[in-house]
Amino acid sequence: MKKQLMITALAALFSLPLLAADPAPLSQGEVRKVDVAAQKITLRHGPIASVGMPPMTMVFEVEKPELLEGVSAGEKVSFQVQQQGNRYIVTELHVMK
Ligand SMILES: [Cu+2]
Repeated sequence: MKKQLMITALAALFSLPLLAADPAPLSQGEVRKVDVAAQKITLRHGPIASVGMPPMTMVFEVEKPELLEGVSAGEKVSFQVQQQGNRYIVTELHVMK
């Protein structure tokens, strides 16, 4: 029992530097809709640990319209999202081949 606690504590310690070095890993999603004019993208996304969001389909704002270039519905993407108040802004977007 004690040994198990120790292992858990050690595992937590070792995972901390990893989290600190990479606080927001890329999330995965599938493009549902792209709206270049409105600078918005609809994604069916997996869990986004960095903002504590479960999987769902939702609309994101994008930081700059260039991020949407060559991106179309049906494609799988990896992306980075930043929360600003109640806005969720995609700051990085990559189509997965
Ligand atoms: Cu969401």
